[in-house]
Amino acid sequence: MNNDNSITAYIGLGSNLVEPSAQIKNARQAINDLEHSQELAFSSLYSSPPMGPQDQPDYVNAVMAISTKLSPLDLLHSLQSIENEQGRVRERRWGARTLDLDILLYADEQINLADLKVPHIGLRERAFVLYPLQEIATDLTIPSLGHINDLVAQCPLDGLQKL
Ligand code: ROI
Repeated sequence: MNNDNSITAYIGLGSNLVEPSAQIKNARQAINDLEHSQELAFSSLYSSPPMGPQDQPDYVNAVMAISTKLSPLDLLHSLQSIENEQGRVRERRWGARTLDLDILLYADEQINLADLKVPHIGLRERAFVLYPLQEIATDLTIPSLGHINDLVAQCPLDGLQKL
């Protein structure tokens, strides 16, 4: 447990444009540079075929655990700034992107705001989130979804590969 008023949050990172592995590496650094936040763990990098439209490059994905004192919305806005700084252009829905940063979990909170749903919607179906998450959080129980091992057991790899 954290011994101050910081909480543990998990962030999903994804990129499939403009040197995806470098995008992920830069985002990791930028997240570490956020005030009141620091890295606790970082998964391996994984490659995965696109979920959604298939006429786009494969993705590089990873999951990061941080300790943070930022509120959920402050964290969301900080992550959006990093996406924008790394040149993210919002194209079509579910299209290619230089950088996608999603709050997967925020402590054990369930958040249902217009701009922020936590646990992240689609967690259960996304091998590129569940497998890296399990790698760094082997005994995690996710609010309303259950134990990470059970979620992984029910989620096919869908072409996910450790890089
Ligand atoms: N597909 C994969 N494999 N990885 C992603 O990070 C990812 N992100 C998305 C959509 C377009 C849903 N597909 C993805 O936002």
